[in-house]
Amino acid sequence: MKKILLTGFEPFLDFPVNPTMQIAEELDGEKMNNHEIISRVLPVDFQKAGKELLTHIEETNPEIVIALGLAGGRPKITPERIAINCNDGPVDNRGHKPDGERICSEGPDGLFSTLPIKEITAALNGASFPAEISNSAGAYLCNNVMYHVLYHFHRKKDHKKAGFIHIPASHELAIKHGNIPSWSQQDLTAAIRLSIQITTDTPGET
Ligand code: PCA
Repeated sequence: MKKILLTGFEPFLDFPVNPTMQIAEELDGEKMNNHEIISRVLPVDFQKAGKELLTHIEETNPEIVIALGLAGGRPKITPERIAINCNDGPVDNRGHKPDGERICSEGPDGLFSTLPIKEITAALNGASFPAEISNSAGAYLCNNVMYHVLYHFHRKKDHKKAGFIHIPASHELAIKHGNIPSWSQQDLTAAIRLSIQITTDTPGET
């Protein structure tokens, strides 16, 4: 059976829970279309997150890699179109503050998602889960891990499907955090399950 590596992130900044971590835990081991989901949770740490993701890829040898992140404040599920070769934003969980440096000195400025982001967005909207493609994953940890996985496959000229999906806050998080739009955790998980299913259904580049 083929493997899908699904990652979430730990809590960070003023988000005391991270619904992507819960989705990863809930979907771990689930099987669909002859694929099995293997979930991992990544640290919000510029030194570690990319390296850990690459180790998980080596260990699981997945056909598909989907990384998830919280975009607190966004109202929709947003599959990301592109990762940029830049680290910036607030301090990470270790106290490191990036300052616009490149992620990989020899890497291209940007790398496009190889997930079927149009099909995912259409399927989510069709199932009444509001979704739209995002043209920026920011420059924080989510963009960082997206860049790491895309550069890994790009360098190897490997056409595996890989990319990143940002999700809104869960109700639990919205209550703890304050004034941000939220979805039920159940809907968030169902929307990601559907996104994974569409990814397995859609032929990739050869
Ligand atoms: N979201 C952050 C990092 C971790 C997460 O879940 C981001 O959008 O970069």
